[in-house]
Amino acid sequence: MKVEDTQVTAAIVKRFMRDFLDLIELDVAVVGAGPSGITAARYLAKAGAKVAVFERNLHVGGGMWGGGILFPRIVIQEEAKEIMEEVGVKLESREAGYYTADSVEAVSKCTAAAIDSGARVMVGLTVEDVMIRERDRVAGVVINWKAVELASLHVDPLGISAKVVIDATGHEAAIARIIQRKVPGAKFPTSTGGVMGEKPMWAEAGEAEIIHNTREIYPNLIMTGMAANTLFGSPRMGAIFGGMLLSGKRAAEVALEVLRKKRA
Ligand code: 48H
Repeated sequence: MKVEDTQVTAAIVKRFMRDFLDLIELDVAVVGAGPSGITAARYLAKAGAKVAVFERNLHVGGGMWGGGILFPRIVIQEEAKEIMEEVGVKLESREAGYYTADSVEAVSKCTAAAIDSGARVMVGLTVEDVMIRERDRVAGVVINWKAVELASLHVDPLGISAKVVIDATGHEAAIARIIQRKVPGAKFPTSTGGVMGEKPMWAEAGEAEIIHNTREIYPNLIMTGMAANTLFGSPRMGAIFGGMLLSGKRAAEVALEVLRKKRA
């Protein structure tokens, strides 16, 4: 087989440019490819939204990949069983209501299903800022290569417009924190008006509160997953992931409602 090195180069550059240009104006930008972000992206794409996930690592899966203390197994409760089954993840149950899954299988299948539904997943890209319009409305994300960040290079970022942004950045709640830091007077619907920070581990409470915490907290910004609990000062929950999946699904519903209102 004849292979020209420069043809490989041209194929990659042309394909990437075409794909990248296609995502600079999005319905929804999801920040973080952990379980909540990937699940939100799948439901959004299934509903016909133009959605891309921006993940700073080269791998997807966030904290789900490593299971509990690197034992690559996760626990899912009854309420989220269907979400795993929809993407073909095999579940085992030894005790009523508690299912276990292989975390690598779960991440792979959730991601493959999101991509098959039409979501785009971009890795190696950090969302370092947001675009704000009319002083109080999130209008997109600002991205740069994680490698640039690691090398501390002074390289300016690029902007991606999005009608809705979903903060699925896990424990950090990175997007909410950017707004808190950079937008004077920004107030979130928490008791302090700011990011409250997660509370110590209490799986039952953390899982119970996460759905209520999954909401639009600033015009066009929706919190999901552990980021939602960090924002509202709810507990962490350890290696149980049902809440993350249910929160991702709920975030997609909230985003679709925001998009619907914009169209009306
Ligand atoms: C691009 C970013 C940025 C950024 C972060 O941590 P995650 O897995 O998040 P969730 O909420 O989907 O799931 C949380 C779960 O994994 C977990 O940690 C649990 C259940 N913990 C309980 C406990 O007690 O500890 O994924 C977030 C992703 C990661 O892949 C980050 O790399 C990525 O977001 N990310 N990507 N730009 N600015 N910040």
